[in-house]
Amino acid sequence: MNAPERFTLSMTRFIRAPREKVYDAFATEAGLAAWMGPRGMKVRSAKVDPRVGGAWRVEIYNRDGFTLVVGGQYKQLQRPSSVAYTWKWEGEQNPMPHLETLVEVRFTEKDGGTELHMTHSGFPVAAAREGHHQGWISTFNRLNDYLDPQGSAGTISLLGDVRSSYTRTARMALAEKCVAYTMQNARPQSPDILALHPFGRIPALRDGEIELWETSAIVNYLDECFNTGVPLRPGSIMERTRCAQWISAVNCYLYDSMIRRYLLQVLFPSGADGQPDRGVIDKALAEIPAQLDALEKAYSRGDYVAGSVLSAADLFVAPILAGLQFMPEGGQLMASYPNLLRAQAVIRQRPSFTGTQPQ
Ligand SMILES: N[C@@H](CCC(=O)N[C@@H](CS)C(=O)NCC(=O)O)C(=O)O
Repeated sequence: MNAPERFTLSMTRFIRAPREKVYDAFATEAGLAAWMGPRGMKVRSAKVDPRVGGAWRVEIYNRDGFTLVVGGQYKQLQRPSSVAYTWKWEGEQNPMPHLETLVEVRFTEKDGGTELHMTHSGFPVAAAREGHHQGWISTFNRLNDYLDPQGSAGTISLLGDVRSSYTRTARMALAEKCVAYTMQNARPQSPDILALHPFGRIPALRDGEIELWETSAIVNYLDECFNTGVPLRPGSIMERTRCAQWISAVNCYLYDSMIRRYLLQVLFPSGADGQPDRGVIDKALAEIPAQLDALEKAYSRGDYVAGSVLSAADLFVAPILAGLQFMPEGGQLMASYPNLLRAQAVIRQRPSFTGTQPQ
């Protein structure tokens, strides 16, 4: 009888750190505790016995209490050039029951850093290999955050224009979550953006090999992946629902009237002779009072649009209201909404707002 087919995953990753440090991240308890598990998971315990035949075991968990345990035996340890170990999931939530796979990692000096080449072999089905591939991509992002002198700014880049309101929402989320990142200037429809975003809009986010577009997806990703800073998803069902409602309102109505058809029509006119198209502006201005009425009603309950605490929705609303207030007629419209002005004064105190003010 033929042996059953097995599937192998191969990955290569460049890390800006010396080989010894990268090797130690795989073969010491402090090292494994710093990065094992995809983004959004933390290590509860890491045990290693770094000799051939010695055991390793790591327990990881996420903020909902979901726990995974993985361990195995070292097969080879050659500091700083290679390490190999078996990999077996334990426990009730085991993604691959009774199956032992093999991880082999080589570390090569390259361009002042280390090229890591990993093979993870022995998967019984391609879907198991693919599931582990997604896990390793995110886990290697955390390894990179840990070892790269720039931290997560060596892994995470935000592509956009600091003057754009949606880019500002994403930057405010990065600031609220205390996530270091690299800002890469990119205009809508530019080749850099089109390489990431199928419709050429800004912003887009790169986290290692992970590419994301749509601001609400980016904000959600940051909130799920990082336990640092402020939670952007409210705890109560009602506040979570209001948060989703206001993000949708910004995407479907408020951005369109306040920014696209008003502010941008004034700043980048599309009318005859390069003049603003007054018909477009007047129609947008006529829609804005009903939108401000709805916000005023929401802020009559407190300083945050979805409820009693800051949520992702506030990061969508604040940049467009700042844009509206910057315009003479927009500022005049806003002046008759006292609750809205009070709430804006509160969010405008936050470092995430002051630190992302376009020049
Ligand atoms: N639904 C998108 C909208 C993004 C968006 O429209 N961004 C504006 C800049 S604030 C843009 O790229 N505009 C250029 C265009 O419309 O081509 C998101 O949530 O990210």
